[in-house]
Amino acid sequence: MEYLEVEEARERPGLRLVLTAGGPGPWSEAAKGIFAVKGLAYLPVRQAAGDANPALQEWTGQSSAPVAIWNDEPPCTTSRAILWLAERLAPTPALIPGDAGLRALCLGLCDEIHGENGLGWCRRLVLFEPVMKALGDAAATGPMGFMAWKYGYSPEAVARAERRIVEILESLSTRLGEQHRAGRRHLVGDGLTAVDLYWAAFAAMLAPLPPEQCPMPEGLRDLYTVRDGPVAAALAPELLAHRDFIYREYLALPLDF
Ligand SMILES: N[C@@H](CCC(=O)N[C@@H](CS)C(=O)NCC(=O)O)C(=O)O
Repeated sequence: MEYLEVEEARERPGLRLVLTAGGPGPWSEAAKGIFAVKGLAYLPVRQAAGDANPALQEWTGQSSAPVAIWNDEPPCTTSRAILWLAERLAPTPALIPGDAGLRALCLGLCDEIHGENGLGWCRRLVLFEPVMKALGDAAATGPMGFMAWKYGYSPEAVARAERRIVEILESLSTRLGEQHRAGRRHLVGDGLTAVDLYWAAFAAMLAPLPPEQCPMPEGLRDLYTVRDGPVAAALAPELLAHRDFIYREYLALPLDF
């Protein structure tokens, strides 16, 4: 993918999307999927994982990705704000249900996947642990230490994280099972919603798509892939089949990052 640098992107009008370059970062992939499904074209802007990203910090008040910027409006620095921006710029297909009950369920499940203390947040903590242990005191000064600080890393948080991941996977499995028994193919309601796209993107942190569909660095693929333990047991084949279904029906492959 061709990325603009922040300095150039700030001068451009329209829709710009700041993304973590070089890998299938789930937060960034989910934002790309939402815009793709809605047919919203955007200018990709580079964010470097683990870096202070000073130009991005100056532009948006923070150094993480994704960030969506529409013309001169305030930058959307949270996944939720990016989703609402996409719904506003392209109301159809609606990715947030109109029905109040389904909307609350959809947004609640979205937060369980991309939010603080959610699936991605907790999986990241677990992935940080071996690296932080290997780095020891040296971790504090480098990009790893910066991200660990930014995303709430501590041995106590890691100890809680695996339990949370299992809980969330089990709740997604239960929901999918109920939907399938009711003759429905999506996680909420009768059609595609944002939670299907978040699950599809965040499943990469547990079982990445094969190399021909997701040409990610082998080291990152190795780190992302869960092989055993309670999380592997909770990662139901139906959930991965659902991820494959969403990519097959709604998203472009191979991934480009
Ligand atoms: N602000 C986003 C979350 C963004 C986030 O966690 N981004 C991470 C993804 S791993 C990131 O930018 N990591 C690279 C970095 O911090 O340099 C939200 O509200 O959902």
